[in-house]
Amino acid sequence: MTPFSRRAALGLLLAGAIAPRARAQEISAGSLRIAAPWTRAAGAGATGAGFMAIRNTGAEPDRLVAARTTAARVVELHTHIREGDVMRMRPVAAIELPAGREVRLQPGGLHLMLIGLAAPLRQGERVPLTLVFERAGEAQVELAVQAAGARGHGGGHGH
Ligand SMILES: [Cu+2]
Repeated sequence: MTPFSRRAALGLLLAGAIAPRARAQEISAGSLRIAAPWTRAAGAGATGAGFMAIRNTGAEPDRLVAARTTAARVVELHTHIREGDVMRMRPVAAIELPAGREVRLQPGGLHLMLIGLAAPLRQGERVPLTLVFERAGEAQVELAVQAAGARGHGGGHGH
């Protein structure tokens, strides 16, 4: 191999190494891994819900303390509680993310509540959303809009 072709070959090798990779399904924020964020189709002015799985791969606990999106007037953190035979939603100040654990935001459980939608959420669209964590800081995700009655992969039970 001539010096020139060797250099050219090395150049190709380096180019391959730094080529952009396909965008990962999972979003990282510090030691947090956020997977499969989604929401349901909903009308303007209505209320939407946000779901995802958040895995804390670190040694320290973290907390989801807030979320915001231009798509809604306000985003609340909600859980479900049982009152007699009825499941009701209740705002919580934070969602705990214990070290080494995965927490699922899913129908019938913890979720984000998108209150006062600025525009309809249409199936197939993506809704940009900012998550604010106590330790890991902020993370940008996109909620994939599924059908209005979608239950997600985890099943779960209704309100
Ligand atoms: Cu709710």
